[in-house]
Amino acid sequence: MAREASAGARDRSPAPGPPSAPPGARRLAAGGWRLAASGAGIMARGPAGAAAVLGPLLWGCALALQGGMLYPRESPSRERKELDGLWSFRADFSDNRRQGFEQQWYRTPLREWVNGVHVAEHEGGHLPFEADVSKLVQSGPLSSCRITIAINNTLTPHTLPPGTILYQKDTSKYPKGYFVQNTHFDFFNYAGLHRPVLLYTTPTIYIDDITITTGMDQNTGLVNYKVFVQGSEHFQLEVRLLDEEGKVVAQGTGDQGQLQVPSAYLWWPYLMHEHPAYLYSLEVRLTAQTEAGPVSDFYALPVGIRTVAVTENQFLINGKPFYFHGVNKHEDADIRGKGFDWPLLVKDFNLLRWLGANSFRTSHYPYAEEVMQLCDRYGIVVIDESPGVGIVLTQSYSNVSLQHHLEVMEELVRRDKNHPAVVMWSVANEPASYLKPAGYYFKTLIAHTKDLDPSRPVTFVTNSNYEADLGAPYVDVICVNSYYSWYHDYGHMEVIQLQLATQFEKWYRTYQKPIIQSEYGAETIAGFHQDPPLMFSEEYQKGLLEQYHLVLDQKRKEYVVGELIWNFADFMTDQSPQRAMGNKKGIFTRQRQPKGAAFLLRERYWKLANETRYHGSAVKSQCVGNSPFTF
Ligand code: BDP
Repeated sequence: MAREASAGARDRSPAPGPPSAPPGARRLAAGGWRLAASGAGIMARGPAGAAAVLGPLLWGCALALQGGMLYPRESPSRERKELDGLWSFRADFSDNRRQGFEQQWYRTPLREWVNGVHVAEHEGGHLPFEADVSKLVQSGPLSSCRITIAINNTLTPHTLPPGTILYQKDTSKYPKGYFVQNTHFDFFNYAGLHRPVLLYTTPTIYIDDITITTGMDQNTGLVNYKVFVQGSEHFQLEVRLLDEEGKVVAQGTGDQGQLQVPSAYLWWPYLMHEHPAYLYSLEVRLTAQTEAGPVSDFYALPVGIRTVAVTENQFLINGKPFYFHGVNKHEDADIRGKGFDWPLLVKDFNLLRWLGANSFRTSHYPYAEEVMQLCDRYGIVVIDESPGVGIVLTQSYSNVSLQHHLEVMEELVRRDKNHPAVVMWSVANEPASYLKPAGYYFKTLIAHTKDLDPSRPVTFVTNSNYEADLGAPYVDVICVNSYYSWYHDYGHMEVIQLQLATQFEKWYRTYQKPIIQSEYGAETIAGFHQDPPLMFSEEYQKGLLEQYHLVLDQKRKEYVVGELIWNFADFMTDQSPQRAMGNKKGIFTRQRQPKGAAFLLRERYWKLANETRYHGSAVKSQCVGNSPFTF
């Protein structure tokens, strides 16, 4: 049984090649066990295919997805193999390579083959998929196995993100058949496999999914669990919750129930408590009898006990006001592009902690599962965003698009529901939410996400006007992006305070919901200095941020519950006259070196941490030391 992997670009199966098609093939040893192929992060095929699979619009809790998507872990009953290394990729340079577009192959699913047999197809990037390949790889302990994956990152108005293919017909300017991919977002549309492809085993009867929700009753932590089993209806389940010392603090039996943990340690965000990110371990043990003998399966899931709630003007974690002082990120770096990279991840988390950042948004797509695991472990709070970025065309509000978006939210919630770090879902970034169909679209999408997970608030990130935004009535928290004195009033930092304060007041008066400044920033080329500050200089970036901070400091006393800088680091984009080798609004360069603004934000974030932490806790005042690794 298995699972797939990759992420990054949306894919589309360009060439629904024959099963014997060799591109992308990789050899792997297959033993005599039951194997599960896993990969994380492929992106896959076209949206029309999804519509066919889904059928009518999804209402209420009706799930389109079959089965769970537990992260493949080693355990006494499971083995996991990472298929990292060099895959042999093959691009198509043949004369008829445009045939796929002409015949709209992208309207058929992405395909994955094992030993020439088609085993899986998936549409959409950034979220994992898997397939049971047991029967295909059990031919003998020394035999080898070929995995072939066809990936396509072509975007259409119905993919997420959406995009269009523009054919240039003027043969005096372009060669015959010339076309380009247009997108409506500001990051590079990398193709390929961006995350690990994994093989893993399960017993014949196995734990397929676990859903955890947590709560508190006085000092008693409540852990509600539901376990889903595949392979048989006859089995026994034992569940134990262990603390960080490995001591059993609660246990139960059966496929669902509530564990009670007296004097529980809560999962607190980084800098909000002296012991942030406390994780218990939920051990689930399955036993069953089969004709072939006894079968057992074991899976251990990290669990953080915490609550999330939203009031008219506050965001509460464990009942205490939480202020997001964080960043927006991208899965992007020099050399690796979008590829998953452990050293980069560790570096980024060290920088986040150095900065005093307690949160980030996964702008503008779900990040690798390993990123989410580190957030749980370090207490970095996450606004988990879908790849719904650049929904600006009317066609992208069609039922076909909506169906796909609903399914993507199901995949996202299914994958990330058990992460304590995830405190809110974001269904989209900067859609054209003033267009007429946007009201129905976001009402449906947000209601469906809440049905899937009633324990977390839901939002989307807007840059529309407060009067025109047709999706805002349905969100729990207003997340607003603005670029005062950058995309307009160039150079006039003196107008920022007035414009920002007006923005906040209008949104709040209209909706009485907490507000997050979900993006703000300025393009800055590291090493450019200018006094008085000019755009693109480090001084301008710092000056602009300071103007924002003056207003944020007033409004956070009322209803503003967070500020997320755009962006953590410089990142690659399409080429355009507005982009000097990518987007340079990072406070770190693409190589993770600090610009002046990083020091300014560091000072602010540590100050905010000391002011806004939970005062029942004895967090030491660790403010702004000189050490680059003061945590
Ligand atoms: C915002 C977008 C973000 C862009 C940013 C910018 O949400 O993806 O990169 O603008 O222009 O509107 O830098």
